[in-house]
Amino acid sequence: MTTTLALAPVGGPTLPQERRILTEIPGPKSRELFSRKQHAVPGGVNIALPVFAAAAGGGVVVDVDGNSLIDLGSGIAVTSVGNAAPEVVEAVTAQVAQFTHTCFTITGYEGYVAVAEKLNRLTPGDHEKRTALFNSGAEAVENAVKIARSHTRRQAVVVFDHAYHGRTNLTMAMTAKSMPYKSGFGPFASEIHRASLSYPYRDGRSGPEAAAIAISEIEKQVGAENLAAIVIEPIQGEGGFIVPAPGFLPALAEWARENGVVFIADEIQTGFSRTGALFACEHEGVVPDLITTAKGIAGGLPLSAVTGRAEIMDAAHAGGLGGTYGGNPVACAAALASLELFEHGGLTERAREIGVVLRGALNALRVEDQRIGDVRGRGAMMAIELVDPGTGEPDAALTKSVAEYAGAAGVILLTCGTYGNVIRFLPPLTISDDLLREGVRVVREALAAAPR
Ligand code: PLZ
Repeated sequence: MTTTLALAPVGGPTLPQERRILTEIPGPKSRELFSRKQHAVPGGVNIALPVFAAAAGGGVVVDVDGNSLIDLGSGIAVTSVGNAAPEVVEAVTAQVAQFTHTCFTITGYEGYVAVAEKLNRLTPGDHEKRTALFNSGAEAVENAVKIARSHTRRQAVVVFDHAYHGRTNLTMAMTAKSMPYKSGFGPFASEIHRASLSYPYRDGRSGPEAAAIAISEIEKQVGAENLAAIVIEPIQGEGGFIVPAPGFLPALAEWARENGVVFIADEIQTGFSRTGALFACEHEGVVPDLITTAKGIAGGLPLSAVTGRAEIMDAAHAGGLGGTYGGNPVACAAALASLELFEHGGLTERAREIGVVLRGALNALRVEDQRIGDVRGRGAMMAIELVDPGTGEPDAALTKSVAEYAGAAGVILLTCGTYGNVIRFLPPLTISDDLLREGVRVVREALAAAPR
């Protein structure tokens, strides 16, 4: 039997912007769909909060039981322009009626070139650039590594503690955390080396101090002459929303330049206004050689990109980069509409305002609850790290219980972190201040309800 709502609401910003609980969450229709899912989809594909969506927009997700949940996750930083944003819907609808696919490497189309031109212009640095389009974040990271190896004729790649770069074979090797991302899935790709990250809350080091440690590790254990690329998230996403101490990123970028190493910023989670700048590298004036983007780029349609210095990007031979769907015309139409909103729709400013609201509310919470060890992040990418107040030990159990309480109370709340003890606030940039504050109030209730 198929579960459909008699009158399914239409998504987008016209949905009532409210938390509305009509049934237990998950409700009966979600539970029925979840039980079908359990028989049809492997357990490896897990659903964090087993609620099924009917519509979404602004700052809410409406489920099949009619509950309206506050969206503090935006599908892991994807629907930054809002879910079913009218501009995206219109662009996609127009493109879908013209043609849905040709394969860009068989028959070209303007949308692909226009997205490349826009990314070349909008990404940090005014040097000559090129952009290649792909489908997923992991695929963009894989291709950035291919391009850097092709350019340098070197093989080694340095990544960092707590890094997340994807779930394909190469990117699993680059991702730090074993469970759930890597455990049992090896062997992994070779020539991936891990260096120490700056993690101010836990290491207390300045940026230059932390960079000196990482650089020494790289020089001693890998050797600059073997190193094709350094790949780093300017703010780590899955690893715990870790903002490196000021000076860490610039020192690494500088060392890379001096040593002919390609500096790759993975801005898949931090990109497109999320942190209150178009790209997170800008907060520290870092200009990466290559930048990988995905997630927020196309309002929810699958698209990713590698953008960077023309001389590096052009190193790969003709036919060396590609794929059937990379830069699909419908996804490109969605990206052009989304990029317009990031550039001219006030979303970067809105991300900064969201950061002010969240930081204020979370700092206030921290004053009353010592289990919040740290409040950190930038813009609409904020987090709290939950710890044992006595020892500073990560408290993953508390984190899990807060997220579960929030879900049952109608707030979609994601966790992250190597130690599973970070709650992240990653709303669509179209969310209202009222919903944000209500979301934090629910987190406060959840903390109060958790056993101390
Ligand atoms: N690089 C920095 O954040 C995706 C994945 C969550 P894909 N992060 C969310 C999960 O459980 O799979 C991500 C990222 C950074 C690369 C990726 C990978 O992007 O589009 O998921 O392949």
